[in-house]
Amino acid sequence: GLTSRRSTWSLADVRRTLPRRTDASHKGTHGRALVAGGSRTMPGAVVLASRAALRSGAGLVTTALPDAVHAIAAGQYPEAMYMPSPSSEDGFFRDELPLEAAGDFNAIAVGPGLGRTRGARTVVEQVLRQETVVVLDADALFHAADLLPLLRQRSRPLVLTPHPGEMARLTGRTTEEVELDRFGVSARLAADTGAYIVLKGPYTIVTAPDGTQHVNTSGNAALAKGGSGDVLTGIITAFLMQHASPMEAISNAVFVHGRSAELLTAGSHSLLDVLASDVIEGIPAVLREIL
Ligand code: NPW
Ligand code: AMP
Ligand code: MG
Repeated sequence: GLTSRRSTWSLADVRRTLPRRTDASHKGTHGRALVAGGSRTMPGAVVLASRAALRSGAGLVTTALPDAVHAIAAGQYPEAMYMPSPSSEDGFFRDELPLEAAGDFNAIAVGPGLGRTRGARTVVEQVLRQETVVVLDADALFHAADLLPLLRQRSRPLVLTPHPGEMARLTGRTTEEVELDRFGVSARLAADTGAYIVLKGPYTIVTAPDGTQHVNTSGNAALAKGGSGDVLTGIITAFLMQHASPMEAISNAVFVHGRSAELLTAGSHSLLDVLASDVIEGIPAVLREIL
């Protein structure tokens, strides 16, 4: 029955399934990611996601953002490459990204700091048409509510990472209704869209299109702060490029994100003072513990 397809996901599962790196690999082996988002009011979100992807083993990360915030973002983070795209007057994407060939990327994430403008929506539609692994987060999930037919048409893996508020909007429910039936709401959205669903919050649930569900066992309230979800998106994107199984990639990413917060608060941090950037800088300690 349903319950037999449900299990927890713990450190031992991550240790068993996280791919080991070979000496002969090079940056192309570990995947080229495109992370799209950012705007004048939220330039940091897409930088957090991009940094988290690089800290999680992505070989190459290109950050696509409105050209109005290109200089500020690039100044913050030299390890990423940049794809500046035309901005609207108010500092959001104006139109499609200047993508030459999406085949250049092994995974594309879109949403952090993206905004809810028409131009932003155009970018989400463009990304959904790409024949590569796609992650929709944050404001991309706002637009996704109107793009369900496009979601269902995809042939490559699609990952949606809603918090309960975003899940409510996506499924036409209230946040309370979502919280009362986290497993059921996730399973129905996965079946309806064919996507992997990451319903966030304490005990994040990862649901595969076939109905398999993993309940995460790491994390704490230090993550209840702006930018946490943006970091998770970067980790998921990097892991999707390095695992054969999307379900294992996503489950491992959610675990590592939560475990980073746990190690920080077991060390020099308290539950109050952890920043999203600290969660990124905590990833190395988690990976050393696992690998
Ligand atoms: P309430 O009212 O707070 O209780 P939105 P967002 C609800 C960017 N960011 N459990 C919440 O409920 C993102 O990337 C940029 C239950 C409210 O109704 C996005 O682009 C940052 N309910 C953009 O901001 C750092 C929950 O959902 C609604 C819930 C908007 O994203 C911050 C809020 O959702 C941020 O990441 C939970 N666990 N969590 C930056 N530094 O640039 C949320 N809700 O309106 O989609 O707003 O998540 O802040
Ligand atoms: P977002 O709302 O998109 O920034 O995502 C928040 C992230 O922090 C998700 O990964 C949540 O699972 C995590 N998170 C937020 N609050 C808590 C909490 N109280 N306990 C554990 N994880 C949390
Ligand atoms: Mg978020």
